[in-house]
Amino acid sequence: MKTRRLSATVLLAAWVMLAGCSGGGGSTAKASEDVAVENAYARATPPDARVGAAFLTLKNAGGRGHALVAAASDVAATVELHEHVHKDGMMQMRQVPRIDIPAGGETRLQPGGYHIMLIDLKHPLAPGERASLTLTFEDGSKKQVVAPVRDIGLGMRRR
Ligand SMILES: [Cu+2]
Repeated sequence: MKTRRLSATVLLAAWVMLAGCSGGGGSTAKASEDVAVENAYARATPPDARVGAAFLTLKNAGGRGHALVAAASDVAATVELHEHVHKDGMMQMRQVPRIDIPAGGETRLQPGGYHIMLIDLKHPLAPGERASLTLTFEDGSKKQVVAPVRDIGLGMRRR
């Protein structure tokens, strides 16, 4: 009886120490706690589209750098992290293994730059719909985001 009570006290002390560490904004905070997601949206697609793109801003309030390494969505079978690059006067896009978010800084995913590529859409994305995104960071922590679908034009206007 006495030893049981002692171990409970030790456990409580350990829990208090752990809570103190993670709440202090120190170097042990998870990316999902440090990184805030703002202005998430997915681009509306034509009715026959098989691919789409999502954009957002990642703000890192923490004291160390984080990185987005993967994403998933309920509207696409495959999701990749991409960037646009200019090559030989042409705009091309390519998959990237990670998108860094500097400590105390922000990284924008926006048209013409980094984006979340939605491949094999389960259905076309119409304005007013919502796409759910699950972001996975380098440390394994995850964050769920809802991205409203917006018609942002760019050659997709219809009469
Ligand atoms: Cu792309």
